[in-house]
Amino acid sequence: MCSLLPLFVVAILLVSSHCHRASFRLNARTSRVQKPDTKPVVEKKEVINTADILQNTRKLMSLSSSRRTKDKDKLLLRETLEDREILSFIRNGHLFLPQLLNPSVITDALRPACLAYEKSRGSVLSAYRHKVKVQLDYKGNVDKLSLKECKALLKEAGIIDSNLIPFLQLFNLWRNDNNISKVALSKELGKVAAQLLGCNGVRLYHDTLFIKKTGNGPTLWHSDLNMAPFDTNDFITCWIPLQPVPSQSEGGSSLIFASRSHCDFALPYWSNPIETDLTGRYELADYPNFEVGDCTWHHGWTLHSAPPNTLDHDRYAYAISFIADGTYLLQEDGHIRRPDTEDYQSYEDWIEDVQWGNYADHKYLPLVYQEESSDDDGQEVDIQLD
Ligand SMILES: O=C(O)CCC(=O)C(=O)O
Repeated sequence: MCSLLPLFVVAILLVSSHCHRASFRLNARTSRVQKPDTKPVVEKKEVINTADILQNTRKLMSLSSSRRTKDKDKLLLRETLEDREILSFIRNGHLFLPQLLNPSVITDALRPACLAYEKSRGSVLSAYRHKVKVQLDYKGNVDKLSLKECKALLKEAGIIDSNLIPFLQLFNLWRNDNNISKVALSKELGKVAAQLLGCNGVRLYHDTLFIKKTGNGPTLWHSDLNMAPFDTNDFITCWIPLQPVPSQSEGGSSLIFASRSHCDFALPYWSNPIETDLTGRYELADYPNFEVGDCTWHHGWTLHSAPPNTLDHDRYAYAISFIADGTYLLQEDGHIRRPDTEDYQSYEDWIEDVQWGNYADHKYLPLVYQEESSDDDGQEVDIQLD
């Protein structure tokens, strides 16, 4: 038996590394054109009753309002998570944190800055060029296309008329605006990410503005790590709506999460998820009635989607993705597949500098939170080892 142990350990290691790589096949959120009559989301196996959880949490939050900060400019209303919240994230791969963020910072600073960025020169054009590239798999140079040409191409392919655009997406706003960078580079938010990932420090990977316009179609099922160039499981996204979002039964288009899909080793190991019917495989969770200040967090491998926007106003969400400090980029060769290139626009400015296979360290991947070592706060315990 003992002589079989090394073989057993090697087998486990091989299987776990294969699982990680196999997950690249999870589909990207826009790149595959969905047939207009295709249902956006899988049938719900059992929807977690998040309405009750939400009501209770809001009650608790108002009871503990005395513990909240009085500082109107402070980004977070609390920084330390409870064990039950961390455990729920580890188990399900997503977490709802009502009133984590200070609503006045979002309303007075973050939202106006994001809207101004959207209107700034070239932003919408770059979002449309991105759509042409990923939704039409356009092989020409999209940078040469005008806004009119992009829209014409998307119309010609039936994508505009069939509402197959899920959203317009702008990347890395933090590099251009102080009010946005204060949020994306916030040490407090980084600390929440580190607590959920269980790591000592996190780097900002990117921030994204998702503009789901009235009439836009569903956000297709996808996992974020499928589109990122990193060799890691330690990836997390915080999704922050910039206006209230009603429950999905009232037409809201907040995210739907496939609970525990981040741990679903079997799906990508045995099947090609793009061709797999996910119906009934997961419990689906969505969180109703977002108020400004509420946010959700999801793990990099968690499958998520969103319904179409049937309301009469656009839905804006600002999302920030973090990786654990110490993450390496994928190797250029040697993996059985490459990341989906949908998010290439996000990392094209630094990937050549860092190079595949290297430690993810760059001015565009800033370290936003690092746990202070016990030396710094003078509380270290001197343990004598025998
Ligand atoms: O806002 C959406 O519809 C998509 C958001 C998303 O996919 C994400 O934050 O990872």
